[in-house]
Amino acid sequence: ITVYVPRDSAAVSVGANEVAAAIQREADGTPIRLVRNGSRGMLWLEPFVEVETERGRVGYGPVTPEAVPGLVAGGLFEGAPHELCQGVVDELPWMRDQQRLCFARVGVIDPLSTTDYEAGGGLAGLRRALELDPADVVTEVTDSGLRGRGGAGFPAGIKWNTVLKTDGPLKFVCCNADEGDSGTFADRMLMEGDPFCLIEGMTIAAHAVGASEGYVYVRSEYPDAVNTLRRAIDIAYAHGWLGENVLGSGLSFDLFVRMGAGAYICGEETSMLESLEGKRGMVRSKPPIPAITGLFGKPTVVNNVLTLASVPTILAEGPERYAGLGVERSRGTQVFQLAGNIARGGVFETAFGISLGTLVNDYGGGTRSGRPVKAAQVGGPLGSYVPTSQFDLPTDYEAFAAADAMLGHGGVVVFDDTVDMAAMARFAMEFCAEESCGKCTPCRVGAVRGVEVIDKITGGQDRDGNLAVLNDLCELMTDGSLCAMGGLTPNPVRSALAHFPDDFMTNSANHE
Ligand code: FMN
Repeated sequence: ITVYVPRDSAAVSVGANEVAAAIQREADGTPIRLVRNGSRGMLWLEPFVEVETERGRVGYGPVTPEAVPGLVAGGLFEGAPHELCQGVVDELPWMRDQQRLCFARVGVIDPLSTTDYEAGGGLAGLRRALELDPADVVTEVTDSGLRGRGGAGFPAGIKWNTVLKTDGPLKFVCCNADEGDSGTFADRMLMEGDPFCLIEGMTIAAHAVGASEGYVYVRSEYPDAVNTLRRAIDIAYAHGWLGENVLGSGLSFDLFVRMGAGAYICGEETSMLESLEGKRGMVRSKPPIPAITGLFGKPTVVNNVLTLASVPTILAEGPERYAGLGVERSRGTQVFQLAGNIARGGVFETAFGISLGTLVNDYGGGTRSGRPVKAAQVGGPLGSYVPTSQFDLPTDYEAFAAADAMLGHGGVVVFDDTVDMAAMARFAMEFCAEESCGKCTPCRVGAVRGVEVIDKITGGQDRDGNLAVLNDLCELMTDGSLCAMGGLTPNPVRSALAHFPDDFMTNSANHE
């Protein structure tokens, strides 16, 4: 009898370790194999316990340690009905309606089992890539239409091609696992739930561009992800997937994990490179671009976790399948993360094009508070607030851009009608003031002035004049900032102003 209890840190934070211990205790002689898997991403059901049955895996959740004796007595190990029983996991609408390519194995397998990994299709992409010329690997990634999942949506193949074409004895592949955006957790879940997938993607990238060293830059708030990754890397070396002669191909690729120290700006790629070099996380001017002058001045691929973890499936199955999913120039799948005031929060991977309303209302079940949805902030703290009147927007980079919004890393943070949007606009400026690296004036000073001027507006002081000043300031930050930190901070501010002007009439945002 195989029983699964996630070791994912979201599950652990709500008691999964205690549940696992209780199941071991209650098994009392019944021969069970307890697997600590990743999370399926139905976070409202965590700790989510699964049992292998003839019908498939049957899930129970949310399970408390106190519920375990009753569950076991009631036939948990046979997959018996129970008030916590959710049914056959793959048949649940949340799971059934997804197209999991990047997350295919997350929550399914034991994250550190090489047997599980290969049985689930792992390594097929790397094996195939190693048989191809580097340039052909780059072509396949280009043809798949894969775009960077870290926020900007830049085509991965074009970036890789620049690194491939830049000569040099030493090149790097760096994975951005800083995952600083509010409401995002997919990078973490992938690293904890299927770390070999990221290792495989980075190794394919190394072969494609001619890199011999890789770094994963993980935020310090993710100690479990760091541990899992480090263990996975050791195992990968022991199996010849990393090191001197990767899978006998002659490719030499070494992989290291580095921890950040808690600065949002270190997710910006050039700051991340500075931080990786042991310096303070300050933005570099571009050009030169990291693809040409990156880590320690060498040609460097910088990609997000989900970008790199999407590569193995593209190489395994060919670019056509991936390119066949999605809409317009947004191809393949996006790993959406539903968070904030939402009834059912978690990870939902599906082809681009699904509407925001379908995600938030149909799958997410609306707000957790039960009150009407007012807006969702999409794409992290620098993303726009999208009002419900725009919830039919298809999730497509360009459609979002045309609506003055952005998809970013796929995080969706939901707010109910009690939210004060002027306070949220003020928070955006405050966040920028707090997190700015300070190198450029529009961001460093603009954000401080932004807080002040919003306070004046909500305080009723020369509203029209100060609204004009705020608009000017937003324009200046957008056009004049060195990076997207200051450049995008006006997004939440302007969207709040455009869609919820009435919220700026009150005094309620003027706290502190
Ligand atoms: N990209 C990430 O992958 N993770 C982050 O946490 C992250 N934080 C960022 C924070 C700021 C302020 C800015 C301006 C950008 C951030 N980015 C982040 C985007 C990166 O600069 C970069 O575009 C990305 O790592 C490139 O990889 P991709 O093409 O695979 O998305």
